[in-house]
Amino acid sequence: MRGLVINDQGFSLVELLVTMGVLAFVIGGVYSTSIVQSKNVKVTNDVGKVQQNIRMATGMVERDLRFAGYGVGDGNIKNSMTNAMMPALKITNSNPDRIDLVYIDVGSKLTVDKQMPNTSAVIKIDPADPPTPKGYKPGDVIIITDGEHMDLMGITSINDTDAHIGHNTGKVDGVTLNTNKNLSTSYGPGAFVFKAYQASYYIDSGNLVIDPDSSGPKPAEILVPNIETLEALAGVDLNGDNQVDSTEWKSGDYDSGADDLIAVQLSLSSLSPSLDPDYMTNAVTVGDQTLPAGLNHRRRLYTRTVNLRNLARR
Ligand SMILES: [Ca+2]
Ligand SMILES: [Ca+2]
Ligand SMILES: [Ca+2]
Repeated sequence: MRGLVINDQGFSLVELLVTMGVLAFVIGGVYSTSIVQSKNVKVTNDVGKVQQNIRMATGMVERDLRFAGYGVGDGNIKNSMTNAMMPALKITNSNPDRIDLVYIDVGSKLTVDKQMPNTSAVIKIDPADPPTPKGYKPGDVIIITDGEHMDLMGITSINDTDAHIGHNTGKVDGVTLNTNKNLSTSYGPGAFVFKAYQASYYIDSGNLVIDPDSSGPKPAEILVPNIETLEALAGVDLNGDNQVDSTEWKSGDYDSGADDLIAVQLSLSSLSPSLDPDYMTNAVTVGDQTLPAGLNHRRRLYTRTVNLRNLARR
C-alpha cells in the first residue's frame, strides 16, 4: 500500500529529464537514420535516372551511326545550305568530340521529271507523284541525286499542281535554307529526290545536344542532360581487311569522304545531378580524354562499338 502512495506523486524532475534525454536520443537516431536513408534513396534515384538517360542517348546516337551514309554512300555531298562539301559522317576530335552525319529517308523517294539548269530555283517532279502527299513541306531539307552527283538543300516552296519543289535562297520561318540555288550539275529524268535526315551530336554546357541540320541555321536542342563528355574513336580500315585492327582505332578528325571509316567506338559519361559529398570520382581514361578525379557526383560510363554498315566497303 505504501508503494502506491509514493507512485501517486508522479515523475520527479530527474526522472523527467532522463526520460526526455532518452527520447531525444531515440528520436535523433531515427531522424538521422531517415536522413541517411532518404539521401541514399535520392542518390539511387539519381544514378538510375542517369543510367536511363545515358542508355537513351547511346541508343539514339548508335541508331543514327548505323544509318549514316544510307542512300548517300560515304562520299561528299554539295551542301547548298553552307555552300560547302559535306561527308556522310564526320568525327571531330574536340574533346568532347562531335559527330555529324546524314542519310536519306528512303520512303520519301520522288522522281525528277524534267531537265533543269544547275542554277534553277525549282526541281520539277513527276506530277503523278506530287511532294505534299509524301509529307514534304517548306523548311524540309532534301537531297537530289543522279547516282553520280548529290546536292543537299532546303525547300522554300512547294507547288503540288505542277509538282515543283522550290529551293530558292528565301527564308522559311525566318530560317535561311540555301545560301545559293546552284546545284552541282543539271539534274533531269533519272534523278531522284529524298528527304534528308541530318544530325550533329555534341556536348554543350554539360548536356548532350542534337543539332537537326548540323551547321545549318536551325538551333541545337538538348537531347540528354548531365552528360559529362562524348568520345568518338574512328575505326579506320587502313590495311583494307574490312576489320578494325587494334592499331586502327584513331582519335582525331576523320570523315567518310576522305577516310575508310568502318566503325565508331562511342563513349558517353554521365554525372548524377545531385552532390554526394561521401563519394568521389576516380580519374578515368576514355579514348584520348582523361575524366577528372575528385568530383562529388556519381559517374557512369557507357562504351559501344558501332559498325558503320552503310559506309563499310561493300
Ligand atoms: Ca577525343
Ligand atoms: Ca544548326
Ligand atoms: Ca583493318
